[in-house]
Amino acid sequence: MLSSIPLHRILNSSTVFRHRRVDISLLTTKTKRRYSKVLVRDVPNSMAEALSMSSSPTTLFDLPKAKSQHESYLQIMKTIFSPSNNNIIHLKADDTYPDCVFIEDTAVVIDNRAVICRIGAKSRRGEVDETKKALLHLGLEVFDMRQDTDSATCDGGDVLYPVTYNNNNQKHDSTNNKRGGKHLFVGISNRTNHEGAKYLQKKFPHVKVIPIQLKGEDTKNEVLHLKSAVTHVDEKTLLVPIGCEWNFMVDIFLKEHDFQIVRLPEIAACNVVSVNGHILAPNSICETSKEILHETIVQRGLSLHFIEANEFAKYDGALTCKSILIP
Ligand code: CIR
Repeated sequence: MLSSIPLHRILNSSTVFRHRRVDISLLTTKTKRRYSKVLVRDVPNSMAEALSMSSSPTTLFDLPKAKSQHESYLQIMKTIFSPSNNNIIHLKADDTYPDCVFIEDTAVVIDNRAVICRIGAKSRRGEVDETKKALLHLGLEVFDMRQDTDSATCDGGDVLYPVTYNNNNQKHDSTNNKRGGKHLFVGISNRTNHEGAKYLQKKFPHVKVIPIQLKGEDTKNEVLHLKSAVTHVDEKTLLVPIGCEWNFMVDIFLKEHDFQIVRLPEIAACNVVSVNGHILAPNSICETSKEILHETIVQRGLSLHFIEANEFAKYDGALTCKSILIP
């Protein structure tokens, strides 16, 4: 399977893969943009103080590099969303919160409804207020976990919602356009608890919340969030790392819920952003991961972009964690 893809096609940062190289602007004008907006937050000057699972990052954090990598992320988002229509909502960084660029953790958005999270890490809890303001401003129906419960915690990075939208411009009815979106997988982690998952079920009654145990005696999985290890390419295809410690995910996703599973040799390769026919993946992954991703994505008629994000990985941040997608 892999030998059919010449290595010279594995190009560098921000490269678009399809059957042939394409101009993104042409592609996006033909494609119905079903996520209409994206929420992002700037890199704070205090980011070197951000939380990290490892006590000593292997290489020193480089703030200017992080800012420039974030800029590339925003540039790709600008080609996918039309910035002229204020589709990119850009929140200013707050140096009081060194992790604030990881905006995904602050809220869960499904259709026109949002849940504001009580983030698992106490030092991050104040990050959510700016997100809440922005979502209210957009007219979403907003529920605040912090006001409604005493103990529920949730990081958006633990919430996986496999959904895609029909690219057919003729159909304007959002219910017809939506594919998948019946399941909400919620990682029960050091950050997200069962009360958090129950709260999501209450506020999103039209989806089935399925808790996935990431910590406990039976699991040795050293990831921060569910989406550190599994994300969706489309509504029925999930990326899961190779390794017997991840087989329980295959049992859940494939055997119980009939998803197609693509296994990748690295955990880092399994975090991709799937947005309006585009897949954003980290450029730092190995050639084998790139080849498998390429094949998976071309088969599905999607476009693949590799993005530099290694400065964020030093603080356990992946690509999904830097945005909130709004349908
Ligand atoms: C944290 O530990 O909370 C941050 N340093 C990283 C958060 C990454 N968030 C995400 O992947 N959704």
